[in-house]
Amino acid sequence: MKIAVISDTHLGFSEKNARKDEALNNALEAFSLAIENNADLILLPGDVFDSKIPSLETWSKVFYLFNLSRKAKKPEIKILQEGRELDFDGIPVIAIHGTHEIRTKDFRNPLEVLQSAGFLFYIHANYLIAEKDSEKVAIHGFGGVPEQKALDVLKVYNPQPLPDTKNIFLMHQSIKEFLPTDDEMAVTISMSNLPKDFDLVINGHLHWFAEKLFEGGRLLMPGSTIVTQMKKFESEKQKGIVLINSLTMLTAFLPLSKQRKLFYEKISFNEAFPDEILSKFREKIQSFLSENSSDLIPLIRIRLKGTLAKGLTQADVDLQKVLQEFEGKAIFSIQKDFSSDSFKKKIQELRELHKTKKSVSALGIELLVKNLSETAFDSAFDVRRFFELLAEEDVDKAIAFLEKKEEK
Ligand SMILES: [Mn+2]
Repeated sequence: MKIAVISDTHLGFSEKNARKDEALNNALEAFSLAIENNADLILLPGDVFDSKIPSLETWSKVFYLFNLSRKAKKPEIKILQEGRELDFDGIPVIAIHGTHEIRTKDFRNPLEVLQSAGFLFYIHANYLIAEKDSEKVAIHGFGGVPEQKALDVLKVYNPQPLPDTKNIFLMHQSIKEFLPTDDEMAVTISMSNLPKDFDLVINGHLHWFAEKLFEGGRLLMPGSTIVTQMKKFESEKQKGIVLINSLTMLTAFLPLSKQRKLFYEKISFNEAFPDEILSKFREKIQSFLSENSSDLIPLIRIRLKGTLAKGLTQADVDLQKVLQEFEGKAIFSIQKDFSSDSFKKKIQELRELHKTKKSVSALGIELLVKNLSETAFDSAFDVRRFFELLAEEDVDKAIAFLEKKEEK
């Protein structure tokens, strides 16, 4: 059978600015590519939505999108759960939730809503079997969990491939080898922790395409269909979908025809004056604009760093005039990093906050987890669940939960 993988569509991303239609347009093309290429099954490895509680504007687009697969010609395929055949229209879609869609067990995530509406099958820590022409493929799913708990949860789940069946494992986490960091809690899963003896492990979350062998298996990262955080790796790879031939497990990458380009550059200076910086900055933007081959205006991310001539501060380097010259010609993300050491840490923290664009509640949980870790409470209770109960104003349940009156 032919299996299409479409990852990290981030529907609802930037819905209030110039990029508001990009996530949907890219997802529409991704679904169309899957349908035109006669996919028998579509897999979504998480972050289908950009937010765990999408707006009604996003929902209305999402229903339009999922009608593409639902109204497509139904392939000769069966989807089975514990031996029982499941009902669906069109091309079946199997999804896991990503880190953007995590909700605690009291609340439904948006993929469960799509499942209730009959648009897809949602799995988490279980599997479904796809069957076509006497060929069976088991799709195992492990939805995104907070990174610091990911390895522990994966060990408890301990997924096993089924015999006499092809086995695909869907997951949505960071992997150490792809995101080197000094923060041990930021990434807990390494390649060596990936489940073994599956025909293919598919990971969402990391937004650039990659394929890699590891001891006991093969990893596929389809990458996202849209640039969200402007990472350097994303400027080097195209966005698209992956088609898998389940007989051979060979994969093919199909790029989206319309995609916004991302240009990324770090420019270093040594005891520089503002004029020199501004002229290099302007030159770089001009050269990126001339390289752009897409109909869409590009994303340009430039990091200016190094040292300034004596007596100058970061405030003396005013980039506004140059940026105004190029207004409407690109979407910019510019970092000035000429700060002295004493300011560096604080600025870095603010920048990280800004970059991750986390919701207020996600930041709240992180702060709470961080502060608790420095007290005797540490991990005495499930902070995320408690916070979410409070955020939804389910105070009685939150108190019961703290008093442990509630059954676990
Ligand atoms: Mn993502």
